[in-house]
Amino acid sequence: MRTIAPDGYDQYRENIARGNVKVVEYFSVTVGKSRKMRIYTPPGYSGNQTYNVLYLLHGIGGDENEWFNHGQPHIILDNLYADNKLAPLIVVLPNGRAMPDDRPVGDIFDPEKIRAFERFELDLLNDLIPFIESNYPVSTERESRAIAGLSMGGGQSLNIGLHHLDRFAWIGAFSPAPNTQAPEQLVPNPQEAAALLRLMWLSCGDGDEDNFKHISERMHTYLAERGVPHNWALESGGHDWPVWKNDLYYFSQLLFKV
Ligand code: FER
Repeated sequence: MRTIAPDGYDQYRENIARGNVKVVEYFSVTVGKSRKMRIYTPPGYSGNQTYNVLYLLHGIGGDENEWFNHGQPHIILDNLYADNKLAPLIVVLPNGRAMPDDRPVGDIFDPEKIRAFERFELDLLNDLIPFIESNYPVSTERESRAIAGLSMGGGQSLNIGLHHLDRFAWIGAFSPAPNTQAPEQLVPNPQEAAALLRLMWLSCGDGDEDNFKHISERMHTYLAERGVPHNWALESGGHDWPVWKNDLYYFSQLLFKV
């Protein structure tokens, strides 16, 4: 499948209702200190409505600002809201490096930092999600929770999402990185996964620059051979933002819909 978002999808549009992005802190028992995330609330956000939540994860060199600075999800999503193409959702942009100094500085491949991306599973499930669900008007049903991310965050989305299908019904992996576990480990019971998943979005740039194509292709082949429905998007481009933004544009429109 090849899908290219229409011109202007990521451009600031005048005269439409706007959402809001805020930096919010939560206490992480896992890490032992307060941690920062960004939270996007949509246009017309109101405590009287119930929202779905997308947890959207960054790459190995990023932090809670990466999607905001490079992907501008607020602009893409505001435009989609204006066109009536989204179910109501809040987007949480966490910091996926769960360690006391979670800044992307120094050697970003330091094994301690790679381990912190694994530890994030506990931070997300035990600290961050409970914080969101006790402070925002959101549904706590699995069908109202999505997890997606790019590269390192794509691998985290597969690892965390597929091991916790009781918590997530919608999963997106945009150019998932080598931290992605083997398909046999992630989907040991294909029939069960097929029954529980509302959406499994898997993508990669088709350019030679995307060195991780084998990771998503391996997953795609495994799922296809076992009849697990998934959206496989081999997109024009490399391991880069045009592909990931394009993914968000299409993935977000499928979320939380019957
Ligand atoms: C690796 C190479 C790249 C790896 C992770 C990455 C954990 C992540 C890249 C990115 O997020 O862009 O060997 O192993």
